[in-house]
Amino acid sequence: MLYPRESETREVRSLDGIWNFVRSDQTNPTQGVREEWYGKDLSRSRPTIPMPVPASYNDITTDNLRDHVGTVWYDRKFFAPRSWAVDQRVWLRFGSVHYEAYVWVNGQKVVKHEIGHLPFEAEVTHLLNYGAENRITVMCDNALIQTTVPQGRITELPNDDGMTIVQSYTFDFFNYAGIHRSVHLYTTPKTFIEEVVITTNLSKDNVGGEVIYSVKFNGSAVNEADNSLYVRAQLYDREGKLVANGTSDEELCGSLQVDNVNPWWPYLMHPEPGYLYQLEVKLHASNDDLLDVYRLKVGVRTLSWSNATFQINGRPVYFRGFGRHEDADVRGKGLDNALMVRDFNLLKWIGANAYRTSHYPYSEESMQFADEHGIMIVDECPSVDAENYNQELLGKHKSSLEQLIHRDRNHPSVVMWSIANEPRTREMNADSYFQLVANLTRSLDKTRPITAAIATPWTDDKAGRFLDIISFNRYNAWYSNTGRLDMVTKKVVEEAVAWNKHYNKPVIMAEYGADTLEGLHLQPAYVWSEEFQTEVFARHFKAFDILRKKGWFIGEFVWNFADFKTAQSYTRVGGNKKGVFTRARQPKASAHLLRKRYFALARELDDSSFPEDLFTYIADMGKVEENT
Ligand code: GCB
Repeated sequence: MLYPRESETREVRSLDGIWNFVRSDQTNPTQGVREEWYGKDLSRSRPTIPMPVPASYNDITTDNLRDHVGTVWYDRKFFAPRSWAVDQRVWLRFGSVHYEAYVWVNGQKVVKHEIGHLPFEAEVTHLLNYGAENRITVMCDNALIQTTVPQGRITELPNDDGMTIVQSYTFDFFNYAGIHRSVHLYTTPKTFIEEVVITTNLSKDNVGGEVIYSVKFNGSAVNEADNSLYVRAQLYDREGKLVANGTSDEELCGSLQVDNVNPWWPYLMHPEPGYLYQLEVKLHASNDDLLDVYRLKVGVRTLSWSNATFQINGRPVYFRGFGRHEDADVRGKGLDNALMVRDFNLLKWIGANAYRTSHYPYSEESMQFADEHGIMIVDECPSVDAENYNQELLGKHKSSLEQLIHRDRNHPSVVMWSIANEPRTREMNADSYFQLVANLTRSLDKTRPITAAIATPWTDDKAGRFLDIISFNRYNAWYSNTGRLDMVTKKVVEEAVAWNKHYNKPVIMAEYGADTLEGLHLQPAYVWSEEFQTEVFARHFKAFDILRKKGWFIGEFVWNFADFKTAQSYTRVGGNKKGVFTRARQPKASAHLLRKRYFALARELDDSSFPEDLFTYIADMGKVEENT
């Protein structure tokens, strides 16, 4: 599914803004469907409140909407211009709705989609009133059960007024819901480019590049068997200069050779990271008529991995990054460009070169941004804390990966697929389950390695053998041996060595950290203080440096980039506070330490230089060093 982009043959129209909103009665979640609320304006069925799109609905009001379980309704009106009635097709596309969405246009059912954080779309050409007003209605259901991805449980419990419905889940982030990402209407010609798949190669010396493309079209005007359609592909560099062009074969596939290529490099691995070309794809009819034009950014790079290393463009990579969340005050998981740009500024400020999209796919806009800035992404599907394996769950888990790979396979920033976070891999069926999930992932994309973030001890784990890279999560001095800073370094080294010995694969520490209340200072270090987080990090750094020398330890990811909201619990003060940045994206003391480490690693491993403000002036260190 291509990201909606304007071109000389396509128009894109945003439906973001303030929509009308109704929450269903929790005890009667299907009432709206039975009473056909989608058949007229919502306000004629129930009093509505204004609701911003995109945003989670949970933190917008001042009442208990936050903890609502079940269905909610949205609607809004829009105009379809008269010009769209002629020789066009119109598509309605949602960047994501969490968790399940049902969509109607002018009272007609258009599409149903399950699993949040992933886009979906449907053709609405025949449902629109052109040159007139139209209505779009969305019902969204946030209920998580044992066969959803991620899993949850719904129980009925007694409360002061009788009985109430309660949603629970084991994962550690708030189950924000609603229309989380942008809603677009876009037009295509009758016969149009439906898919573009890109892979790239580099010559050994990184001088010659190759962009291999494969295009699929969709069209009623031309039938699939008409193999006289063809594609003209043109590649432009950053300055807009044409550097390669060609015509496809009958299958609409082809390749472009790029001399003196600028490879896509991660941030700090090269003076010009995130180099992107623009690929212009033009679909032509056999009589040379131009049918459709679609442009996308392309980074030329190669990935390779072995049982000890992970390489980009033939150079070993050491990941220094974060686990993150899409999470913010008020808007929850709603797309927010200001926050996204701020986060990337912070990632670059701190010298990170990677993050994991823990624990679900992030916005398409952020993936594009990562491409531009050379930030590598471990792209995770929405499976978190998977347990009680069953066929239905497996089907949806596989579907989530299929949709994710489909969405993200053209991004140079995506360097690895994460097929799960902390699945219960000691459970009986975990091995056959993960074998099937890993096999599917590999069959969909052979160009990237597969990992999963595992917390089950290596002695009990049944999934690691199906992965290419082992990622493990562990909270020494926090969940185990709380407060014991003297019990970190050795344990981290021992565990990483054990994973490597057991599976003979590269190892990443995908999570470590400590909850930290901003502004709490306690010396000597004590849990929850800024001093403690800083010390926990330093003890891990020591372990990582011992491990790096072994040759197969390829990365460190702090948990977490920023503080984030969770379900209510006595272990959480307003949420999870393991952020290096606060929820308002300001640094804690540990951020300054981490910055020094990440830039020191970049200098040692990637030959990059220090930012001028990395070290604050203390004394004439030259003289101090001379005298010691
Ligand atoms: C984990 C989970 C992450 C949690 C974190 C914590 O292992 O993967 O989702 O937020 O621990 O802080 O408890």
